[in-house]
Amino acid sequence: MSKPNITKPAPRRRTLLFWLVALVVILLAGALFMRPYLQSAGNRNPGTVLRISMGGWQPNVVYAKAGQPLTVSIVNLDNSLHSDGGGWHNFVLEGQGIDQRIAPEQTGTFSFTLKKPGEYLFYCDICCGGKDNPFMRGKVVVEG
Ligand SMILES: [Cu+2]
Repeated sequence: MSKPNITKPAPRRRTLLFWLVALVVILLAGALFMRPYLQSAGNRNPGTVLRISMGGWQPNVVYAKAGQPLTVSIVNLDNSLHSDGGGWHNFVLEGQGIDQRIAPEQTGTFSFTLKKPGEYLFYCDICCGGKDNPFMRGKVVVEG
């Protein structure tokens, strides 16, 4: 009768252990990657606080009153390790001469006034295909 080998796990157990460790590493990496996208809005006035990440705008519709200034705070959830644009995003309001850049993990706050009711396209054109990427687009709905 041979002595059980306790110093070295059997090859089959080692394979199982390898896959368990690999699974944990993959799950952790996935959780880290998804973290910005899973954070809830958690504010009382969601229309004026926008979150931007590689996953897009949250929310992507903002409401304003014609002729009244709208103050927008943009929270950039991405960090500078992003290879696409270095984690920077911007808020371009088409046709209005507004292009606000927000540094990684920073918040930019600014105000603008739209005089005419209607829908105005905004987008980020620094990363991820910019304006052509539906996730990088949103709209300001101006009510009369
Ligand atoms: Cu962007």
